[in-house]
Amino acid sequence: MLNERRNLLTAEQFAEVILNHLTSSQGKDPEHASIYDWRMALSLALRDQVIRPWFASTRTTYEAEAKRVYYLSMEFLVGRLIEDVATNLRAEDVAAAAMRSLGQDYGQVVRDEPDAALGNGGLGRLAACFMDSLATLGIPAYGYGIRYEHGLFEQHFKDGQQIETAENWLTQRYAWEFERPEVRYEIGFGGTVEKSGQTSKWIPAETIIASAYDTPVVGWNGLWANTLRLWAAKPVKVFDLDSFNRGEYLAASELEALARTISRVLYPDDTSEAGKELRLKQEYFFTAASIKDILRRLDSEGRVVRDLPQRVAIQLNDTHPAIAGPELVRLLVDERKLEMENAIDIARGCLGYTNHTLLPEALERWPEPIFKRVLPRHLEIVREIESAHLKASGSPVRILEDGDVKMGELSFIMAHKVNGVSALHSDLVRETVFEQLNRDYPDRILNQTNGITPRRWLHNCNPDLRILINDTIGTGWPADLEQLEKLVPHAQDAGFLEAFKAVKAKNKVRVANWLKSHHYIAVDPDAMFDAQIKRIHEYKRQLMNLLETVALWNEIRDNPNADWVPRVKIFGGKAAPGYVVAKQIIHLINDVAAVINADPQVKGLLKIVYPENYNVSMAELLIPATNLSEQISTAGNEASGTGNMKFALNGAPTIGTLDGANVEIRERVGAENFFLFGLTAAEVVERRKQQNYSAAAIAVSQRLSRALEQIENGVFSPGDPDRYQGLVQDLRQKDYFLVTCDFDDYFAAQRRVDSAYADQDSWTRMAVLNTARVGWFSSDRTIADYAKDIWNAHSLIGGARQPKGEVP
Ligand code: CRA
Repeated sequence: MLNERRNLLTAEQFAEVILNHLTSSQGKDPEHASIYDWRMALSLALRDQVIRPWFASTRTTYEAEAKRVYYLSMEFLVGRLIEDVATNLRAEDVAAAAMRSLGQDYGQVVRDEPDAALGNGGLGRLAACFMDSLATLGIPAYGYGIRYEHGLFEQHFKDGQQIETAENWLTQRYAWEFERPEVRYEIGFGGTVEKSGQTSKWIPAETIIASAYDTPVVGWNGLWANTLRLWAAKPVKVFDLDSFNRGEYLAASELEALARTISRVLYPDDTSEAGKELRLKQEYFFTAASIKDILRRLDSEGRVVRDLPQRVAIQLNDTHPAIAGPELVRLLVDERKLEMENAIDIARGCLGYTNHTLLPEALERWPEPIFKRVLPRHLEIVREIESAHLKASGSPVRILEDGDVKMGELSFIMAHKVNGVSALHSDLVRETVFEQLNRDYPDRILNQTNGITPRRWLHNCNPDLRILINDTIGTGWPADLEQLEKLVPHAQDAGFLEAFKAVKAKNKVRVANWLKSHHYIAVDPDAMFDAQIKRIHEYKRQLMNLLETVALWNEIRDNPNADWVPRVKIFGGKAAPGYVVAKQIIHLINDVAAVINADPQVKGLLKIVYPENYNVSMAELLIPATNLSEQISTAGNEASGTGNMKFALNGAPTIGTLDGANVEIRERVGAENFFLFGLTAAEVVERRKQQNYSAAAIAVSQRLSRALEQIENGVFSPGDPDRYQGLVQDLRQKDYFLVTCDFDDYFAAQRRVDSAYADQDSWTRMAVLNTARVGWFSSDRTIADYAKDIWNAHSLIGGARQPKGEVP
């Protein structure tokens, strides 16, 4: 039977589609098909089902003459897609049954899919969640980014140290995308600017082709699908026959290799400006292709550029696509012959800018000489933008300063709205980096607290909790996450608490089994699972967590007969390859783990696990199994965090500082269901003004002193006792991120966690209340707010937060 509304196939029909793809697309018969072949066949069969809503969405958008949202992002951390697509189409049971009928293990095939790791961390994953929510809400949208040949590197540990190898997600065919060889734009670099009278013309020295690859992104219930359009760099001339005929074989392919470097790598660092000309070229490459594509679509609709702000909302995901402003102005002035000021106003009417960090090293600046060499005409336009801004506002803030082009200021000045990503962060954006610009343009900055998609981060990654929630409050919550509030009364119901606890226990067994089979580590699933999984960075303070672990180890050995709550400390995360301190922290975690895990005195009480190569799929496994979420950044540094939301949603209370979205999470779940410690952002600023604050903090903490001495004396690196002297010296002398100052308070908060955990009933109640009260952090809410406050874009499948309600 065909399901009319969503055109769902039966399992038998779907099995036939899969078999067809196995033979026709993969060229394999079932007897000889590998798991890869089955996965491709299943993925292509699912992709087939997305086509109908995809076409319908495009048609509807044209017919409604609707405004489109364009989300420009250097990163889209998509992860795996089979389950995502299957569940959004509401075809997961059909797909699983079809695979079963073909003698295949659905789960195993799902797990065979490599992660599309086109991002570093939170910013990239946020972009992927936003794509899911835009489609779920039925807002016409394109995601624009780069189709990196190598996504984020693979991490391995050798003797405890991080080793990076290239990630090769594209060595296998990518099932979800459609190559669009006809959608191609020439992108120029370098060269000169020709002037004649009032007009300017850029004559680039070098051009490459941006070639489109489209992945449909289907929303919940299969009602709407948008497009993720990723650009690959290709040479204008693939092959130089003349060189070849002269016998210069390598030179013949050089053009191609050169062009391809542009979309070859994702810079494995989101918190420091890479400082590479190649990075600037990457940024311009994908932004320029996207802007051309946007204008072509406008033209094809018979619109004029004056209509742009009514038709087009372009969101800049951090400053990486900031060149969108000057590029749009360039096209409007040089090619469409608009007046400069008019062009700037039109561009501003389209652009919004999201700031994701206050870390000074992450605020992009390009040395003028590099900028001029790569984008000579854009430098002139940036000057025009700057002078228009100075004239209109009387502001002292410049875009060009100290020999640099400052991309934050450029983005701010070219955007009609600027947003931070949590309430605290947006306040700090107003008070610090953009203090003067906020005074010049008082209504420009607003807040849009980040969110996460409930489909991936609860419905799919935690199937047993999904079932329990469905049985308790119905099935409306994946499209309307605040319905989880209906769970609140059940926090008093012993039967529900038991069931909730059983789900967590089962998820922990799943992780214990995986650790055993994949990482050869045995953990006790009855111990508390305490997880800190995220990029390794000093401000995130994995080092403080580790110091607390060492201190706890000491305490247990000093008092072996006390009532210790068994713990497994789980670490996960990659360090940017050039970030020496972060790599040392990784080394230390592994060294400490080796000693503690081998110590018979703490056996069964304390264990450290650090599985290598943390990625989206690993997060989907670990988060549902976690009891305690570590969100311990130095206040004022974590712009928002989104892992914090994922843990809380899956019933893991937070131990954390008043930083980023922790503040809002705590307000919602209730202070009694959150383990708070540490200095506030304001106190951090004050403390940094004091002399020798770290020495003072260490002097009063016996526990901390002992742990530091152990590390610096080689207790954890007996073969190389001096290994961590530098790391510890830095804590003693500088400690910019105030690990030493927050240590005692953190240790005390951890002991409060121990006592709370010892009472399993009240702990489970806390966990339930976390799940029940974080529905607001759905990315559907975030996107609905962007649509209303920044984009003036609308859902074409109903009201603002449609679709709502029960699924038939
Ligand atoms: N590193 C912030 O640090 C935030 C995400 C998404 C980050 C996180 O706190 O949750 O963005 N910043 O808003 C960033 O990438 C360039 O800055 C991040 O992922």
